[in-house]
Amino acid sequence: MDYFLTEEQAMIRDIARQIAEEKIVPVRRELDEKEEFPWEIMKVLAQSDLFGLFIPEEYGGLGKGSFELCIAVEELSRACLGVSTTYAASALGTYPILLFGSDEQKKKYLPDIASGKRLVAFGLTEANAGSDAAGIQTTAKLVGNEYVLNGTKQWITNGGEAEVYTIIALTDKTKGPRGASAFIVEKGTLGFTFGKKEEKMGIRSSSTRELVFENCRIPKENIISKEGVGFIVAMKTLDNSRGGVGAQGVGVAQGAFDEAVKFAKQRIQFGHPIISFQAVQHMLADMATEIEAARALVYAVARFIDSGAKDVTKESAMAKVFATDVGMRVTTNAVQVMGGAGYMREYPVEKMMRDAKILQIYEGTNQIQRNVIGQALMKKQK
Ligand code: COS
Repeated sequence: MDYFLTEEQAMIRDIARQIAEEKIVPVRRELDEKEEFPWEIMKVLAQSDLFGLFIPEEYGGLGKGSFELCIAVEELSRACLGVSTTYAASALGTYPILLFGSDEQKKKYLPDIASGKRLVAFGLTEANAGSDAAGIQTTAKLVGNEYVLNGTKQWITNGGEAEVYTIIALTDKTKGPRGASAFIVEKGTLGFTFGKKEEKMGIRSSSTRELVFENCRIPKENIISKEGVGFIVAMKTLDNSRGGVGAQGVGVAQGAFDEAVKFAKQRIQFGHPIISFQAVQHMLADMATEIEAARALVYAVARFIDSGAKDVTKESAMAKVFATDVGMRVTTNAVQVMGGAGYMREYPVEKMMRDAKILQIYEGTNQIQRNVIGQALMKKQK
């Protein structure tokens, strides 16, 4: 379907697609098997200015928005979700600075992020604070001119590889979510170390590690906004990034669908290509329809975010939940259409199916997204 992209948007799509086909597809299986961080591909994305897409021009970016970011994420996800997760998680970690940072913080950090020189990671989740994001226990105490951080963040994408970390910690334990604050912590700061690299079902080329803070001292200027707004910073960050997770769902679904169609045209059974059988056609028809519906919603929500709308919470949750459920369903059905071949590592769809599962879990489980949508509906009725 034609989504009437501008010339510039079509160019971004074509660049991301070319990188996906030429640089990612040939190595994705090896990266997955070796659980190898895709540094070479990150360098190519940096050279193509893709890290700066959503960063304003005055801070060295291209001055585009969520829509362009979603287009790039979708194309990369078509080839490999491990790679696109690495790329998108850097954007996630950047949003606290972009949305709430001071001009000094933006000047200090955004140009290197836009050029791809420094990757970013977002640190909210902890062992006892996943869906219950307000349950974090990491603390940040102001001592003189420094904040002293103590605690452990869990399952942090880009952990160990990123240079810049945006961290949510409690400055006042007695106030619940209103006692949280957001901070910028640089890799190499004394008292900041990394736990073991997690071994995952999918997105295995991406890095997932613990962040450990033991009396980690950072300058007090590294607070983002002010004390007490950290939970809002986190929630607004997620509001802005969840559409991108939806774009990952669209991308991986499209990648798996393309493989399934190609296979169904070649595979002969009962003397005919299996695509000529109605059972297979109906599966492919549903997959194609769902992908288009998911893409239309993700694009509409990204444009809504870029319009400057104040409250996008419900809509970004809708894009995330719908498009990632489609991602899981379509990759699973692609394996089914391809049968035994789909289950083999020789074909890419088994990896796509393993990779897709995380989309229903990270950046808020799909159950949490439904809670978020439900809560917004309750508010509207008041
Ligand atoms: N934008 C702005 N403010 C928001 C917000 C949003 N999207 N969502 C919540 N808030 C505010 C609320 O208005 C409330 O403020 P007040 O105390 O002033 O009323 C405060 O934040 C606490 O909100 P709430 O009471 O709804 O918090 P809960 O503890 O019930 O948590 C959910 C709400 C479930 C929405 C939240 O915990 C969540 O999104 N969890 C999933 C987190 C997640 O995505 N984790 C993945 C790891 S990060 S990659």
